[in-house]
Amino acid sequence: MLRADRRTVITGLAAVVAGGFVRPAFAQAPAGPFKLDPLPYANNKNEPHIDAMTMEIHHDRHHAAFVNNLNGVANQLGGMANMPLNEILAKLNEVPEAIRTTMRNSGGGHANHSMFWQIMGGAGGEPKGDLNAAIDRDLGGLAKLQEQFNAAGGRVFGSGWVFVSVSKDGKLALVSKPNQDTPIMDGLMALMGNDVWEHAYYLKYQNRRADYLKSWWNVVNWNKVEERYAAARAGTLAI
Ligand code: MN3
Repeated sequence: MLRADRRTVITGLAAVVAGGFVRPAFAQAPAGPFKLDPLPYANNKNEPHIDAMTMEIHHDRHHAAFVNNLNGVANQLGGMANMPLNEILAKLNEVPEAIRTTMRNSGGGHANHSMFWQIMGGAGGEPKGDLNAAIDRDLGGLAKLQEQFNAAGGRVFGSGWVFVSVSKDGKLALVSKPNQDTPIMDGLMALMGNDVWEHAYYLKYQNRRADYLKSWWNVVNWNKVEERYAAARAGTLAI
């Protein structure tokens, strides 16, 4: 999904041109291997907890900018050009120095947001099966996870994320990161996470980040998180 796919980008641009309009996200988009997938649901799917305009701006402009930035430096990746994004992020110190910061910020941003859209659009509630058992075992149960996750999100100074990371052997941990850093940079995977940059919530919540963090659980798609947990354990979770 996040591998080189020039044809899709070119086809997408042609469709936009043929349609007689140019969306801002595509206006200055350099052609390149990184691709912005559409949101997997309508912009208003997470209402009333996350408003449609926030979803639209967040995906079509913020996430699109990361993809555009990546495509702007993709031709400088050298020997890493054909590597999947998660492998590049796990080996940031091997990225050519001139583009390392861009790969960290925009590559991390692309990975984080690609995960973020997937694990929302649901109806909250509780996880089931193996994931539920792992949350009980490693994080003290769902109620404690939510309390500690929200507290960690509140403590992020400035911009960043709070995640549940998962290791190859299925162990879960709560971790917060600044900016667009991700547990992938530590050799782990990001099972799920919430974006606590102000752009993720400011239109509806303004300075009330705690309210956003609490409300966000109502749109978590636990079926997706369960799928991601199974993929992590099978060694197939990329982003
Ligand atoms: Mn964001």
